Amino acid sequence: MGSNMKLLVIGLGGCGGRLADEFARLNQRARRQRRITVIIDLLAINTNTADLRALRNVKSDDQHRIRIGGRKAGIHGVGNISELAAEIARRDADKVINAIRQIPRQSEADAFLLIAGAAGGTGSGSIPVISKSIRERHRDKPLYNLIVLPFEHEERTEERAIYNSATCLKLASEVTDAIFMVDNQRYVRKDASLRNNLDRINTRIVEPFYNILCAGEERNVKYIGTRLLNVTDITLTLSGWTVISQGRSQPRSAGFPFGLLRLHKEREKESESSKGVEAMEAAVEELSLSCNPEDAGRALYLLTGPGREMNLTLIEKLGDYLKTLAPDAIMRSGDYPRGKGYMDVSIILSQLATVEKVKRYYSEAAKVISTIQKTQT
Ligand SMILES: Nc1nc2c(ncn2[C@@H]2O[C@H](COP(=O)(O)OP(=O)(O)OP(=O)(O)O)[C@@H](O)[C@H]2O)c(=O)[nH]1
Ligand SMILES: [Mg+2]
Repeated sequence: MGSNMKLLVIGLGGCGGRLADEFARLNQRARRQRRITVIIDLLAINTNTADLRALRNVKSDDQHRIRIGGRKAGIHGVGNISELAAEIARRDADKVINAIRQIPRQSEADAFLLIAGAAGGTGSGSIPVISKSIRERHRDKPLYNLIVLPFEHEERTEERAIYNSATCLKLASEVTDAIFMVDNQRYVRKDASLRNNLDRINTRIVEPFYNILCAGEERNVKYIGTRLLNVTDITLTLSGWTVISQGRSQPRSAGFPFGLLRLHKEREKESESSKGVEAMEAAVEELSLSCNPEDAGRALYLLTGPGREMNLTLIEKLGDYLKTLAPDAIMRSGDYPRGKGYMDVSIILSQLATVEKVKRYYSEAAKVISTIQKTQT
């Protein structure tokens, strides 16, 4: 018998709050489709009241939508000044700690997941501070961050984007067990129509968590898989800089045009394993931030698909594939017999030794600081 991972989610700032809202939808879907709980509760924290009010799924009382900052912040937030947000968060951290205490089933949560955009003010400045104070009071539970990196146009045009991002990542890395990094720009690069559509980007950011959070569920006999992925597998994988993704096999269409019938027949004969490999390749393409898998110290993959198409050989084949990309990674895996037609592969690459983008933020932020110091002297 296993059990699936249950999170306590806290979104900070505009981006963090909207992503928490999206995780709430994910939980609703898990209950509806699979009758399981993946999220114990969600909180949204912001200096900006309008952003809090605009949320749809986080409970609307003031113990779930928590305003920090009072007069100091004004009702519109801290206008990108992340140091101000950090100071406010230090002063109001107890509001968050008390709200957590009042969550009825909080002890059932396996981990905390705090979410923020790196380039803004409120989320960026407060996520390390709130993470630290939660950690001091809940040492028994792992604490993760999900940090959203800015679009390229923001890096170019917003003076503080890189400085805020570098500071946020550095401080967060000191007080968390792992940081999921998500690059906004990746979603635009893949699909230009997403440029102005944060809602759709948010859906894509959260989607790869679905099967991973569900996978350890206690199942009916008909769903017993060959290898169950459970909470322990996930917590033992998550460490330091982390990326996540999910890929899906192409649907095998039934109604092929007549001339292609022979080809279709041949494709049909392809072993199930090609579907699994196809999904794995798509997942590697979709990593939430581009990185070099060779740098991963730990990795996890999960195959979700029709139970009768899955077998140990396929799981092992996928393991071999990932092992060639991430030869140094300690690997964990599971299969999750759910759904029909297509196969999904979810991957986590963790304990990444270096991440180019983070390195670049650090060195560019250092330049910004020395420029500021020069102009001041
Ligand atoms: N993926 C995604 N990114 C977002 C969203 N909202 C903002 N961002 C990104 O997050 C960064 C800005 O962070 P915000 O969350 O808006 O800022 P904040 O934390 O509210 O801070 P202030 O408003 O400055 O007090 C930018 O890089 C945005 O592109 C969102 O809903 N989804
Ligand atoms: Mg804001």
